[in-house]
Amino acid sequence: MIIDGVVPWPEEVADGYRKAGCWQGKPLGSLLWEWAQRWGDRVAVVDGEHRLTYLDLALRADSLAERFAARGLGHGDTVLVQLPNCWEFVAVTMACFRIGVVPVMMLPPHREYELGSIGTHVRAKAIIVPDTWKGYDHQDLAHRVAATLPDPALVLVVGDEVHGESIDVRGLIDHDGDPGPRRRLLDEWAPAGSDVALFLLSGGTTGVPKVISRTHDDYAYNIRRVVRACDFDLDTVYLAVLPAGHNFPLANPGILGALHAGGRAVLLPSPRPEPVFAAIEAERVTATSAVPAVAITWAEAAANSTRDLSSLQYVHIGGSTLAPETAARIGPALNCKIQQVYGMAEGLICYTRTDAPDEIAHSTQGTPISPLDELLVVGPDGLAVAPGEIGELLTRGPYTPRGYVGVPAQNSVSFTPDGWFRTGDLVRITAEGNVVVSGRVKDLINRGGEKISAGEIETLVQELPEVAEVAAVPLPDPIVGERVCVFVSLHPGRELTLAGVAAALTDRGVAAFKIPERLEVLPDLPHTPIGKPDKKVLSLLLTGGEGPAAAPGSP
Ligand code: J2J
Repeated sequence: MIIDGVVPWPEEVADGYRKAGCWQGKPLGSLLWEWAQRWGDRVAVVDGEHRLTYLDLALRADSLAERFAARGLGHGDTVLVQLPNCWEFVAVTMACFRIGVVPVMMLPPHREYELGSIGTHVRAKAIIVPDTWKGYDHQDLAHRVAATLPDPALVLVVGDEVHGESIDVRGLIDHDGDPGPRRRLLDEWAPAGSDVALFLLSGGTTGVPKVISRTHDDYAYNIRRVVRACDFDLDTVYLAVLPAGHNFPLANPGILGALHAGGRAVLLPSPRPEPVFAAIEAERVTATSAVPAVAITWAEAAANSTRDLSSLQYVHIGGSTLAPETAARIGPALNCKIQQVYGMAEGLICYTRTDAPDEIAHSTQGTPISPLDELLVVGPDGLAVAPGEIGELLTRGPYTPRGYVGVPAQNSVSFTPDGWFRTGDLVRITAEGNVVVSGRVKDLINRGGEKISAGEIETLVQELPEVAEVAAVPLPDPIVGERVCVFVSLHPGRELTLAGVAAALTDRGVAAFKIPERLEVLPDLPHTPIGKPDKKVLSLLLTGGEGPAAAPGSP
């Protein structure tokens, strides 16, 4: 089944990945029953009081899948999934995989602006939300968004307060009776391995939504390889605290990796140290993942905690730069080993391995998880730099798609004609083959691992009537690494405050983590010779000339 705007791998490349055994032609939904057959009564998913065995999960996902289909959802239909970390997230995701419905992984802080623009771009047929989350009414949000989408969209709700016009997700999970006939029917409806399994959101855009399509074949391969890189096995108890819709906690190895290894995924909706430590103690967690800003809060809090963290073997840290000195502190503070990961929803994943010596685990981001990952480091001229030199990383491989969905103009910028993805990251590769990320050329702000497109913020701020010109730049921050700062020049006689900008963007329905946290009003912005705002000069104004943003936790 081909979805409009999805860019396939060239046929001969795809054939090569099939012949090499990377792509096995198996939809991710079929894994549910493979797992259930092998490990049926072992606990698969823990969410507070809820403990689901592999069999429970398979039965519930099948039940959901059948009910989704009964409401008209089928192969290639897209569904915005905006759920916190809860067991229903796993059941919904697996149910979608089962029948070829494509979940679009939104994040809980997203609001009208993100849900509306992505939902329109992918022509969403349904929106799945919690009733309320952190005091916000997502059910109401989903109905408001649904009314603006190009196609009629169902609103499905997880929670206790489901209104009449919404569909109660828990009500669809009724697996009484003989599951056999349902399972056979769903097997017949299963998508192909080469079909799109899910859409992930890219961390940073020039204004157009960048949606990443991942196939069943490529995602399954990614999961198998990263499970190996992290030594996940039957004894793994993985704690998911980052938002589950992110590629990192979802599948690298994350929740799906833990399930694939026959281990257990514990879902927690918050990365705050106390609930995290309590969950590690209660569930005997062996591995978890965090962005640097979060890992630092854990390392600091551990000294004063009486919780028993002795089960914890590995913390996977990635998503933004981690200073080597900080990396060296985190392991001893939590009494575990750290594995650094440099990854992206666009595909490529690099990990330091479980047996890496400390100097590698602390100062590099490891090696690619697949021998078929291709890495090329190029200079500004587009040519390969000398070994060990810094340049922009280009990559191709069996789980790195060849284009974003439905944005051909953007794709001609983000991908080379021969299919390399331009990561926008500056890296060097050490003599041993480890990747070290040293900066970036792409125009985004990395706020504690959440990527915010400078272009998107500029487009929104430019719409304010006071604003003549705007540039968004990262404001170095010791805690989250970077925050959004906007420089503006104003029309004559106009005034603008930070609170005014925040209120205007919040009114537009922009997610709170993207709202600028500093405003600088200048009579005129400095410009480059071709007339664009000169962001290098603006960044220097912020740092007092001390160069680029400091890594979180760096001295
Ligand atoms: C510096 N920058 C990093 C690192 C990612 C695993 C881990 C992370 C992501 C992720 C992911 C970095 N040091 N260790 O999807 O599965 C920055 C780079 C990269 C961008 C990708 C996973 N690890 N980054 O962060 O799609 O700039 O994925 O290109 O959100 O994060 O962002 P995202």
